[in-house]
Amino acid sequence: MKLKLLFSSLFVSSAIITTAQATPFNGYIVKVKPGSNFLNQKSLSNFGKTTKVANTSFGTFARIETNKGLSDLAFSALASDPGIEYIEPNYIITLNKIKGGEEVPVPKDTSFKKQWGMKNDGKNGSIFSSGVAGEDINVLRAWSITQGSKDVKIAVIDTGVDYTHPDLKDQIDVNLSELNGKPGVDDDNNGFVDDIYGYDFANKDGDPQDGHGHGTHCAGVIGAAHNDIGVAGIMAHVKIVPIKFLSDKGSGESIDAIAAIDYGIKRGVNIMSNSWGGGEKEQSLEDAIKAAESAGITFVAAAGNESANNDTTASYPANYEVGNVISVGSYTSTGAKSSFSNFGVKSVHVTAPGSNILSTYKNGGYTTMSGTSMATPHIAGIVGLLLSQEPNLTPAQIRERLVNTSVKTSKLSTASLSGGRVDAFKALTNK
Ligand SMILES: [Ca+2]
Ligand SMILES: [Ca+2]
Ligand SMILES: [Ca+2]
Repeated sequence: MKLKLLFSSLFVSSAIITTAQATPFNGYIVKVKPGSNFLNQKSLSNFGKTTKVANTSFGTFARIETNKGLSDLAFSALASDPGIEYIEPNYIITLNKIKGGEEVPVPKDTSFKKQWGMKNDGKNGSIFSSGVAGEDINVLRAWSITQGSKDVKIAVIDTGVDYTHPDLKDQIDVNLSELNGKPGVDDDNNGFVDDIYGYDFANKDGDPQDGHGHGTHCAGVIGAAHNDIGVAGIMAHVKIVPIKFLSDKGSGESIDAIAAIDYGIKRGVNIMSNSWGGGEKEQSLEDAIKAAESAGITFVAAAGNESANNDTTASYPANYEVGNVISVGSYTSTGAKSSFSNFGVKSVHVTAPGSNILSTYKNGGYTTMSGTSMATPHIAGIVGLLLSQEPNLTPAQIRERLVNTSVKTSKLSTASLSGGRVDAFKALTNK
């Protein structure tokens, strides 16, 4: 019925023809009136060649092939020929593919070619170390589905973030009440004075600037802007909330980690990226992570860098058995477990690129770093893409999705529960 309706309109409206031509087609189909000699008319060759005929129980159809599409005039002339019932475009029919699915073009960011974790062509290794093509998070295909959303907020709980970095400044969640408020005053009454970008629990002030570089590196993996400079983050569109509790020397205390998690809950983040660890099991930290779970927040945590089996030697916070925790191990550009990475087929959930990762750094810079610290924001970014597409997923569903859709590889079979590497495209398409 739809095709017929379109056909009817073709008689009277060239605008509809334009619409029809937007869908690829190859010549035209005519339905020949029974007993007509339409197909044998010499004048038909003025329009095109009759190249295929289908004699069916419900009539005779022919394809008329034309070099270009018919002009409106020629189309009308054919349409009014007494020998035919109707004429319409012969559409090209294709398989029903998943929306997207092709790799998008490589972004223009000048150093993207060095980001092997995003697109490992086996030659990024000429810059760092040897690589194996395809051992990456498959983000170029994922980007054909989504490149993120400003509705997704990710807390980077770390040494702070260089929120003035040219590749990050537009990716930071800004607290407008404080931006437009009075210095020294808690304008939005959230208990924190001048927390425009985030908060610094190491120094108890509203400035989460990163004097170390580690937090800025993690933030860039998640969401460095897609532009013509530096690197590209996993999410082109995201709001990063810098929450500092580790000092510029890179250490901090549990009491401040708890406060940092609480602050992230208050800022309404969806994901927390935690590239830190140490210490024994603490009820207080577990309570904080459970509070984040109750708020629907996915808590991504680095598995640790002791080359240890987390199934037998617990590493915290990655080993807290709370449903929103995703413990992340690291692999190299060859697809093998990074030598430093902790592992565990029960307690480490997934793996991501973590060796020789290029990202943003303090003072507007860029540098290469290695660690499960670097693998963790890869997962935080992929979870961000997933929530951009499916905002109602629970943290437990997200973790299950990443584990179940990971690409299993022999090199990573004993590294984590997933037995392989997380694939952003497969996570998004649940394949
Ligand atoms: Ca405030
Ligand atoms: Ca203020
Ligand atoms: Ca960039």
